[in-house]
Amino acid sequence: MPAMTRRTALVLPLLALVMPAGAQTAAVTVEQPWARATTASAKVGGAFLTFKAVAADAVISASSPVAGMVELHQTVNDGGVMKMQPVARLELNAGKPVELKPGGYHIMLMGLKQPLKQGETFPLTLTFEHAAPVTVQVKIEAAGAMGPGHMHTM
Ligand SMILES: [Cu+2]
Repeated sequence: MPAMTRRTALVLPLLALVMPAGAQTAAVTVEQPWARATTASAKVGGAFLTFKAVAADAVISASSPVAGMVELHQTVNDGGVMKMQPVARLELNAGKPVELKPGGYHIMLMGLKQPLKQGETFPLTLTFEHAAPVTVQVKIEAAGAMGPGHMHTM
């Protein structure tokens, strides 16, 4: 039945259009996102997480509604002085998790629109060179936390 075949051919591209991008298998997963609580007057904050890539990729940018600007930073030891510098892209190798943590790579939240309060969460969107963007809810830990908490009181 030629008529039926033509109709099927028309319907399929439409289905492809309405399929949300998130339905694809994410090539990069973002695990254990957390941030440090900030004081009321702080304008910057740090967020940390672990990237796991299925295929080689790179983190190229990040954004969050709680900050005016979000940058990828690296903490480097410059002659005994710890300094932070922006990183244009963070390479991700297939099957090799990359952990962002205090003293190393981190997500810098600049121009905070509100203090980061312990126990709350905020959305953070990571953009990759190849994989679809990923938005995660970042859990806010204590100001001096060195890692994501494992015990949470309700
Ligand atoms: Cu920084």
